[in-house]
Amino acid sequence: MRIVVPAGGTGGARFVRGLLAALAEAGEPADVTVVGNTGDDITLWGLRVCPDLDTVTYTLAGAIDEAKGWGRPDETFTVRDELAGYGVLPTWFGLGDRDLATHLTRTSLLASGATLSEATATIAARWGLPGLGVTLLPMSDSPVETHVLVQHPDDPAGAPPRLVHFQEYWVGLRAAPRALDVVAVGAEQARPAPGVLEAVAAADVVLLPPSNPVVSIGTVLAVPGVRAALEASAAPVVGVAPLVGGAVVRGMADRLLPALGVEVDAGAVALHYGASLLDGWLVDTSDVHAVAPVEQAGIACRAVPLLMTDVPATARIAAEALRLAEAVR
Ligand code: GDP
Ligand code: FO1
Ligand code: CA
Repeated sequence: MRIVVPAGGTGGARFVRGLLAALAEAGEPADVTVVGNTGDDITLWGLRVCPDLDTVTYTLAGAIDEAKGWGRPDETFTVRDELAGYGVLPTWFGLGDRDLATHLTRTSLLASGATLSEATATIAARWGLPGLGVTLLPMSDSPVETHVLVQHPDDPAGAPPRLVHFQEYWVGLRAAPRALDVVAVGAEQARPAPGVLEAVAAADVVLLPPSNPVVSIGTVLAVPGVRAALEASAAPVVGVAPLVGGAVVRGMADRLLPALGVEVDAGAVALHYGASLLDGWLVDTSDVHAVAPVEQAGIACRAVPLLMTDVPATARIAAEALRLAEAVR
């Protein structure tokens, strides 16, 4: 079964790890193409950093810092501290010493003419993703960077709102200022990376993991042609709500949904994706109120436990998503 998963970082990566466990349990070979969000990408100190691609890679390889959900375990920050000694900005973003090797590898590959797809494949191969049955593709080889419109706290009173890079908003400002708009800069000119549209066209199932609907899946869908390909695909598209009990499980998606006028609610996220995209939707048992409105919109909906507390619990969520996909096929 060929499965395509458009994904962000932590939520997407953990879901795919559970999906691989569910497939192994069912005795099914894994053939999973992850289309990773690159809207969080940033160039810092000359290095190209791709947080969501790296989070997927490290998580599937068992090389992620589980508590933080990003970066390597047992990390040291000697280089960051030395940079701070030079007063090199920004000080709010930390690249760990082990993690730095990934950014140096990617940056040198890109500098020697490789595409982001090629660099991603090289990094994924080192971490054994092909052996797990996973192909990791960036959503696009062209740079697309998410920016957030905020009233910046450093600006004088009365200054107009301005766009800041997603990482400055998320990490630097801890998503404290109200997000007035979210813009995927470069998306209009971007093309899907090689293999993305082909994987969607050949898919038996598309699963939307519980990734951030605005800055993870929303950004993948903003690459021209991707949403249309998913809508046109004969494969059922089934999503997993990233909200449980009307709140985020981790992260700050609740700060971004209002910028798009979307209520912080599992059912509202399904309606935001829409019935043209979704065939099925899973909500948590605490959000059973959302089932009726989602079904009324023409999207099959089930309420099952959606907390990815460990790999077996996540495998059960993935198995439910595959079951719903079969039911709506
Ligand atoms: P990021 O790129 O690291 O922010 O990760 P993603 O965009 O892939 O996923 C972030 C989303 O995952 C957040 O909106 C969380 O609410 C959601 N999430 C995290 N853990 C869980 C969980 O256990 N269950 C569900 N349903 N959603 C989760
Ligand atoms: N998140 C933070 O909150 N602080 C950091 O210093 C930080 C560094 C970092 C370095 C590499 C990487 O792959 C991810 C990193 N993240 C950090 C997470 C990153 O900001 C993610 O994009 C967000 O968590 C949302 O996906
Ligand atoms: Ca992300």
